[in-house]
Amino acid sequence: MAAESIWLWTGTAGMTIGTLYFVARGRGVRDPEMQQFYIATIFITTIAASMYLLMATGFGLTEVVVGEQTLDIYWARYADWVFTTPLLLFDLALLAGANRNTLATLVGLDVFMIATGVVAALEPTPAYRILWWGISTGALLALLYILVGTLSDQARQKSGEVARLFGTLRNLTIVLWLLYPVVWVLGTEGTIGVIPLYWETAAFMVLDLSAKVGFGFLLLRSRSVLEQATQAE
Ligand code: RET
Repeated sequence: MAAESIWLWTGTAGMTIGTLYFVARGRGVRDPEMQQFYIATIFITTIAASMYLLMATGFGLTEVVVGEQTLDIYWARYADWVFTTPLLLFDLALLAGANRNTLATLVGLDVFMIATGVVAALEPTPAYRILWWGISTGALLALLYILVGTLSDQARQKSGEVARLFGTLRNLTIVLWLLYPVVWVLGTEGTIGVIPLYWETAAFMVLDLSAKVGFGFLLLRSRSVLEQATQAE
């Protein structure tokens, strides 16, 4: 078994515990508007738990020959992110009371970011890997720009408590999401290998748990705030 699998098993356990906790929190929520928060958040950790299991058991791993090196690439990360990051944005948009165009733009940029990230990860030429990384990071910056601009404007129309929760989750998202391309480019994928696979896997695990379970915990902590978010339409 690969040395880094300790972190992948930790990720599997963490995502599973998070899922069970969110399911327990969501019991008895009858309002369909409010149920959306629980449905999205439960899917986020369910998908992540299964993709972590896929990586821990070695199925989610492939090899890519880049120049002289053979890189171990965990492709299952991208299968996780392409579904879970739109769901995280959906949660934020729901909280902010965003309109459909704002949500569609965010999700479009996000899927573009992950898709170009897959190309970066599988590309055999080092320079082109960095090119696709740059394109993907450009999409991330555009996405965060909308988060701070349009989405925050929309959230400001909400009650004080809702706007405050939105602000907290938005800031958490900005900080954590910006770290992903940094870990990627300094890690094995960036081919310079400043961070070895073992520590890179640990770093992504901590980021994933914070961005999903930590995020969900803060979001679902107060039922009354979610009530305010969905009622004052
Ligand atoms: C990649 C590599 C290419 C450049 C960029 C990336 C961004 C990834 C991000 C992932 C976020 C994942 C989350 C997961 C679960 O909680 C694909 C690493 C910009 C932002 C939040």
